[in-house]
Amino acid sequence: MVQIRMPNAEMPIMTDVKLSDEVCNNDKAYFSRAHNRCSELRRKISRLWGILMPILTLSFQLGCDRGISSHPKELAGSSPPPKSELVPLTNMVFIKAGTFVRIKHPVTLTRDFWLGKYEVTQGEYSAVMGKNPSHFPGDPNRPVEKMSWFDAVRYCSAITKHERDGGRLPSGYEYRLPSEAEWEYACRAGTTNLFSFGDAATAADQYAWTAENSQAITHPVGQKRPNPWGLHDIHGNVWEWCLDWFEKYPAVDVTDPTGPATGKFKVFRGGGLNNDIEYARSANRFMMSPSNGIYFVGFRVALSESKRVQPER
Ligand SMILES: [Ca+2]
Repeated sequence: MVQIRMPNAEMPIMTDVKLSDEVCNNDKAYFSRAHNRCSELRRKISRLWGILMPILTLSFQLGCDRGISSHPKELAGSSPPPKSELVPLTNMVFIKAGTFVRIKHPVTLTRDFWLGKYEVTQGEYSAVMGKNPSHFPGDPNRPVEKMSWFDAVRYCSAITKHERDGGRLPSGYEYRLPSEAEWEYACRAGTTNLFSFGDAATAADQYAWTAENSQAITHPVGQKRPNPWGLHDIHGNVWEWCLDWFEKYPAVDVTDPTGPATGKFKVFRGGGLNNDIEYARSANRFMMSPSNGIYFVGFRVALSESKRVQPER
């Protein structure tokens, strides 16, 4: 005889039990009554669930609502993130906004900025980028060279991130290459001569490493006298990448110029170790593909607010 176990609280309700031919008639009747009671129990449970479900759902929603409403209280009690204070890198020279004349037309810069006192050195570059592409190694205080314009921009971006993460660079400020106008304005330092040290090339040996005195190598930064605003090697040693694409200057007065939107060559300025002093004139400019790196071109870093100041009308 097959023993039929009745459904109970410890056993799932089986609705597909099939009786074998060995089951006697009494067993069948007993099972039939039990099955009917079981069906009735299921209907009661179903009705009870229908009543309880809306109540449970409403309670859950109220609980969630209370959770959301209490969240702002938790935020209000927490400490706000610390604000960054602007702390420029060491050896950055503050440059006050102003105007200089470029081929008879005033160029006005409406925002203050900082510019590196020295060309970026091989030691500085290696510490940030993990490599030194320079043609003249051997002294970490020599200017880095032979990196492309893109590499110089990557260095500036890395410095920006590092300083921002360190809480020394507020949002809205960035390290970058100087615009060509910023570079010349800082190089001239209020002068209108051929060089920031005057018109006499005979004085150049005190201020610049050029073909006349460099012995065709770069030299550690800062060995020569600075220009009137404290910038060393702004003439000579290595040429310096600027932000702008090259094009002929517009024959108009300009404000905060940044060059054309696109181009083929990027500008570099200031003369270098392998060119005569006349190439190191404040007004002189040169250009090269931004993907090229060459042993006489380096860069220095600028710092300013990243948003351009709109000139007053
Ligand atoms: Ca230079």
